[in-house]
Amino acid sequence: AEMERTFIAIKPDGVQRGLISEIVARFERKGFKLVAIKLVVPSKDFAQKHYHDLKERPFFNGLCDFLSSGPVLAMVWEGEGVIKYGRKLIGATDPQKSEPGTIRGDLAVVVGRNIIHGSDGPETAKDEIKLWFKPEELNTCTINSEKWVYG
Ligand code: DAT
Ligand code: MG
Repeated sequence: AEMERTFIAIKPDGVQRGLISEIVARFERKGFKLVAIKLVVPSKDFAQKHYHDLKERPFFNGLCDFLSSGPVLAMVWEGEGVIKYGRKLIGATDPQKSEPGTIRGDLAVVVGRNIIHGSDGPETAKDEIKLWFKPEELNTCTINSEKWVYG
C-alpha cells in the first residue's frame, strides 16, 4: 500500500461540544491508522503559524483567536489516500455546502465553527505534522488489522 499521513485536528468547538469520540470513530472505523494524538491549547502565535497561508484573509485574526481559545485534539492519521479521503470525510469548508454524511455536514452549521481541520495536500500534511508533533510522538507500532484492511 502507498501509505501517506495527514494532520487532522478537532478545533475547540468540536472538543467543547463533546464530539471527539464521534469524529475519531469515523477515521478509525474506515481503516485508517492513528499514528499520533494529543490534546493541546495552542498559543495565538502557534495558531498563526498553522494558518500562515490565510494571513491576508479578513477572518485570519478571529480564526487564530478561536483556534487558541481552548483545547484542540491534534492527530496524525495514516493510510492509503488518507490526505484526500480525510478531506472527503470532513466535507466542504462551509458546513452549509458540506454533504450530509460528512463530519461538517452532519455536525456543524457555520464556517467559523466547522469543528475540524484536515491537511489539504501532501506538502501541507508534511508541514503541519512537523509543526504539531515531535518525531518521537509518532507511533511506529505495527497494527495487525492492516493486513485485513489492505489484503
Ligand atoms: P479548510 O478548513 O476547509 O481547509 P480553509 O483552509 O480555506 O478551509 O480555511 C481555514 C479555516 O478558516 C476554515 O476551516 C474556517 C475558516 N474560514 C474559511 N473561510 C472563512 C470565511 N469566509 N469566514 C470565516 N471563516 C472562514
Ligand atoms: Mg485549509
